[in-house]
Amino acid sequence: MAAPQKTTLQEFESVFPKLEEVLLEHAKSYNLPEKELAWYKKSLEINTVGGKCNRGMSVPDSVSLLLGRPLTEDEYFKSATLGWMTELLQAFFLVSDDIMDSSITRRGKPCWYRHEGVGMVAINDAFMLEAAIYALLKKYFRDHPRYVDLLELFHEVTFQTEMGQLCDLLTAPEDVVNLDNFSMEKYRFIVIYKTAYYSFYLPVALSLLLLDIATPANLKQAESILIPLGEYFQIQDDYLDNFGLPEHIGKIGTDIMDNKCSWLVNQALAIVTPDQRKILEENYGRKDKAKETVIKKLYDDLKLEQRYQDYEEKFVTEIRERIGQIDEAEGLKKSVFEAFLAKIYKRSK
Ligand code: GPP
Ligand code: MG
Ligand code: MG
Ligand code: MG
Repeated sequence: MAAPQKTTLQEFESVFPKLEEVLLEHAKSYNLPEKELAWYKKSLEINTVGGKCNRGMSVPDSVSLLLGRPLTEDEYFKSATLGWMTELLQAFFLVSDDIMDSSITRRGKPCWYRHEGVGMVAINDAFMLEAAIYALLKKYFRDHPRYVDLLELFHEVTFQTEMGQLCDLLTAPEDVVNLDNFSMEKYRFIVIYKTAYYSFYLPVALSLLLLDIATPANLKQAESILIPLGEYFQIQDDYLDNFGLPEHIGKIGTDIMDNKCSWLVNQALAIVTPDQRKILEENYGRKDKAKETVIKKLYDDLKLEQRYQDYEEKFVTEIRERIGQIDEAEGLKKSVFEAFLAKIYKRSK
């Protein structure tokens, strides 16, 4: 049997125009006027395309690994469509998240809400990106035996992400800085919900459902690996927020000024001296560049970069062991999880 085939960004992106056409036709069927149609088209293109598409591409990749062979044209199209639906979910989240985080850039360009003439219309654009998921789901999967499961999965994962985002936001009030609100326990809840479910669990659960081989047992087993992987991914995101190069990661870090319950501040809190804690208390979470610089210097003094690298090595060793213990008799393949790990191990963007 021919080996499974890994999709390329180019191949994956080549599916998008067809889906875009379907979405525009859908809006046209309601007589959406020309100007608004053009706006929707632009929002779809700018917010959905242009990222790494790791989440989206992992659907065709996982389906191919689960089948143990390259995909037929129809299988590729269906799995890439589910992949693009995860990218639409991500687009919906990112457009909203950038407003909530007062972010400046995304994927190397201004955040959508900061584009000329967009502003708070971006909130409605985010809703329309979410609605696009369900238009595509209905168009292509209405007759699939697991249609209701697919529908419920998108709804549940959306709710999980929103709970994570709520916790992220309430733990980071703009006006009061109280470092006692932070803890690794709180941190874990935030990242598991705001990131791990939609970024890691969702693509694999979609793949299992598409092939109609999802069972409560294999979904649980997948979850037990994918949620820790998602946690690791968000720890990388927090690390890169401070230590990554904006030109390279395509966004400017805002976690320190935004008072975020980030992995870095939690690590700092665990090892600071009383004097250093005072520095944290007086400078963290303020909309002030000079204070942000003080915190960045403290992170360097605390050697957080090294601490992150130590965490990464330890985590990867442990997760490799857990992947090795997966019972493939339940319909899963270790290679699905190894592929996720390989994509993010030591990532720098
Ligand atoms: C990433 O957090 C989490 C999300 C993008 C989920 C947002 C969820 C909503 C319901 C809107 P982040 O703020 O650290 O991401 P980034 O660093 O990319 O801004
Ligand atoms: Mg955020
Ligand atoms: Mg953000
Ligand atoms: Mg971040």
